[in-house]
Amino acid sequence: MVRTQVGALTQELKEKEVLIRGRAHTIRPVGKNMAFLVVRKKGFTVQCLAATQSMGVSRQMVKFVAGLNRESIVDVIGVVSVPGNPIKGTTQQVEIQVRKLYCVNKAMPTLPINIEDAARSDVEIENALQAGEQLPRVNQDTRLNFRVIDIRTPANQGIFRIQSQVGNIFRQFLLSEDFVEIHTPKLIAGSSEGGSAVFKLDYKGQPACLAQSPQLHKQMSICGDFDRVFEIGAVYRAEDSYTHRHLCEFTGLDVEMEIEKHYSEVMDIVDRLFVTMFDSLNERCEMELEAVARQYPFEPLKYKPNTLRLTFEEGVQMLKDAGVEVDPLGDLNTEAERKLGQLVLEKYGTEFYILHRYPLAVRPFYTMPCYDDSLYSNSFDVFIRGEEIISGAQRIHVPAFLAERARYGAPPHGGFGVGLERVVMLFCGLGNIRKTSLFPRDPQRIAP
Ligand code: ATP
Ligand code: AMO
Repeated sequence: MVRTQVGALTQELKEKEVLIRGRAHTIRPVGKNMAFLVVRKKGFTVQCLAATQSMGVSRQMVKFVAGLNRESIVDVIGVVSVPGNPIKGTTQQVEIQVRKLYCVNKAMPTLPINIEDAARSDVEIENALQAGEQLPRVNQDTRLNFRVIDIRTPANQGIFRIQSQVGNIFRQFLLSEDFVEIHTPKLIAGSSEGGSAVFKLDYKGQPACLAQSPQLHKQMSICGDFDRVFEIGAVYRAEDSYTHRHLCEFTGLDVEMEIEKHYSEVMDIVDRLFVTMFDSLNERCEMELEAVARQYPFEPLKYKPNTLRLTFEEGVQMLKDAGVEVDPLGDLNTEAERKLGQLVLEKYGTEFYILHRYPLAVRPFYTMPCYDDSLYSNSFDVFIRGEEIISGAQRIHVPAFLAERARYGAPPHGGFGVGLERVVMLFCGLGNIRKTSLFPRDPQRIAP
């Protein structure tokens, strides 16, 4: 007998006895002598047949299979067969003739979410409606309230496997470029980004807060002679409104590095890192991307081997030419960012680009002004499909600019911060960041 995985069941195993473990995905009794059970594991499914005519299976055993509760964990021992006709609705094109079956852990008879309902796309629901049938739709709050079940759907399995790869590729790329991974404190004495979006707390009698970013500590690491550092860690923002792209806790992918001559060196890293990231995701996550697209259809991201860089002024000009009024020395609002995304796609054929030389007034206090025009700054944002995924900049290192912080001697340096959940949301064209956070924290949700 071979112990194997559902996803590894191929026709080469024909007539072999196997043992698989998975969840009872669906159960369909046919009379008293036969029951079909679909077993699911890691998004793969296989049909198992318990029938009294074969394998010495008793009627009692068929009854036991027919009475299993969905989502229970089962061990199935049986022989692999290849049916004459292709099996509909399962990923594996073989069947298992059940010899023995053990229920390892029994799920409740009725669960708050039915996986088949939760896995349905809007198109399926629409088509059913047109055919006069009503299919249940699982709303987002129910999904998030019962997330442990919701994340079992193929699309969610895909999303979080893709997310894992984003972190993995980020780390691999930066390590290969001589960056050192650091871990900075999340309990800090004051706000790291300025502004009011901080969670305050009492730290043994002293006022403290949860880190809004590793900004100051990653800069201190550069001052401590680590030339290039990165961190993957939790970031806390006390956001006070409910949007599709803001969370109160997200995963920050942060980078800080010495600059030799120009802040474009930081944008070079962004460029190579993300082109490598997108290439690798398309290569490594083909199945996962397909699983996501089946439930949430999206077009693959359009990007170029060399990332487009536009100055803020060029962006403003493009918007003006399209009749959009924007303040040339203010920030772009969400609508203007979206519009610019469309214009860039039309003109340059890419949905991934860098906008740099932002007006100084709209950037954080630690940002370096441009040498040639102090109204602008050596800073940039990076966009996917018209939405921000990265902010970055050269930092002030000259004592005359920022006496307190730089007085121990700081090399010229810069860096950037990426929101992991936003990368996955926008790469997969998903409209809500809650879909790409395993257990999202937003202004109204702190559980489960
Ligand atoms: P970052 O904070 O890193 O800059 P962001 O995407 O949150 O990233 P902001 O600079 O905060 O971007 O905001 C950009 C625009 O998004 C704002 O001008 C505003 O129009 C809109 N916006 C930001 N936060 C909110 C919010 N909480 N609710 C509604 N709109 C918001
Ligand atoms: P910023 O505040 O722009 O920059 O954050 C960097 C990136 O983090 C993501 N992000 C968020 N994701 C989910 N929910 C939120 N509330 C949220 N806020 C931000 C975005 C954003 O681009 N210290 C600088 C970075 C740097 O200059 O190195 C910073 O934190 O994807």
